[in-house]
Amino acid sequence: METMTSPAVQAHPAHDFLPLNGTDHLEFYVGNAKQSAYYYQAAFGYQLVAYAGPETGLRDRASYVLQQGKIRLVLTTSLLPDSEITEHVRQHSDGVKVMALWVDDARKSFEETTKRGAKPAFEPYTLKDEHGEVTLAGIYTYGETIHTFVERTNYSGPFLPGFVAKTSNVPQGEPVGLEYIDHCVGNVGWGEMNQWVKFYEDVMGFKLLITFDDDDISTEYSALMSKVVSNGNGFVKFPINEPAEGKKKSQIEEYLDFYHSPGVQHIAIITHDIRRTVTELRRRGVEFLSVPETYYEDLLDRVGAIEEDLESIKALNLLVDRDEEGYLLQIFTKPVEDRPTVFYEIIQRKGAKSFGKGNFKALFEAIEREQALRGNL
Ligand code: TYF
Ligand code: FE
Repeated sequence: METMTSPAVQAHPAHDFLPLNGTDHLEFYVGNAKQSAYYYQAAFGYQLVAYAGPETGLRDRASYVLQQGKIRLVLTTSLLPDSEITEHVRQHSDGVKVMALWVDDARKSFEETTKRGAKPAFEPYTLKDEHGEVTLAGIYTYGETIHTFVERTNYSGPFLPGFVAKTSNVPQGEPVGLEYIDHCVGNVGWGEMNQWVKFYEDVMGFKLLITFDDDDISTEYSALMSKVVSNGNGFVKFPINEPAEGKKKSQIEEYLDFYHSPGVQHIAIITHDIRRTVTELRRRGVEFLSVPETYYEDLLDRVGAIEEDLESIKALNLLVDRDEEGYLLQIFTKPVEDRPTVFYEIIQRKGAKSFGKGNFKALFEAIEREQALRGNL
């Protein structure tokens, strides 16, 4: 059963030992950052804003910084045959290495979390250039993924000291309207969900928000369990999935088989006009999962009246769900890599604060159809 665990989140919790301003950026380690950057610009409408690499004095790596709305993606590749980045790409293929959190005090964030048991990834250090200074510190979360704390109060440059502003002439087209990250979901191993929920509670001061147990979300095959944790102000939400026993292979198991460790499964991005966003993304070749016609037959009986006309929702194959506070529209891309690992969710919230539980069955059946095509069911 789905259970809501916490009351409404407070705007400024009094005892928050890890106040977060939001997500600072996501860093992917990739095989070819130049080409990935082209994909995110051409397909998803991001703009190139900053760069660091050999031309700026780096010998071992190149990083492209892309921005849209409040979202910042960093695509980093290795220039060497043996490096931490190369090894990460060998093991996982392209994947999320860093979920960076924007804080006012990176040293304190590091101290508060490591004293509660966080495994350090790197000690706090400060970078400086003509635009000011940034302090960074890092701790491990699930798998090889890390949280970097980014303190940029006294900095006005394009990304971090050492990066230079850079633009590109990749055709941008109409803006697609991606605004900010709603949640980042992690897949962890069998039986590991609760220990990672406890990590976010004890080490990061997050609260358990929602529990989905396996009868909420088992279709014929794709059994999984999920718990959502949220930080004090509700700006950062991390659902954690683990596989559950089903008739055949869980989608979470498929991910783990190909990622070879726990890691980030999907990134949900807010738009304020999902019909325009998805129309544009489809036009640029982004591929989405689809649900059958029958999903729309009794949709309005399930979710009640919505502002959008049903035909436009159906034409774009959007999913709709309602909770006590309102409704939401959402859609999921196919994996954006050859391995069935990372994918995106595009979500428009019209009051609803939930995660689309009413769509789980249709969504997971859509995922299973793809799993079957890959021979992984
Ligand atoms: O983030 C969520 O909870 C929803 C639903 O493997 C979901 O987006 C949950 C698990 C999953 C795919 C989507
Ligand atoms: Fe989601």
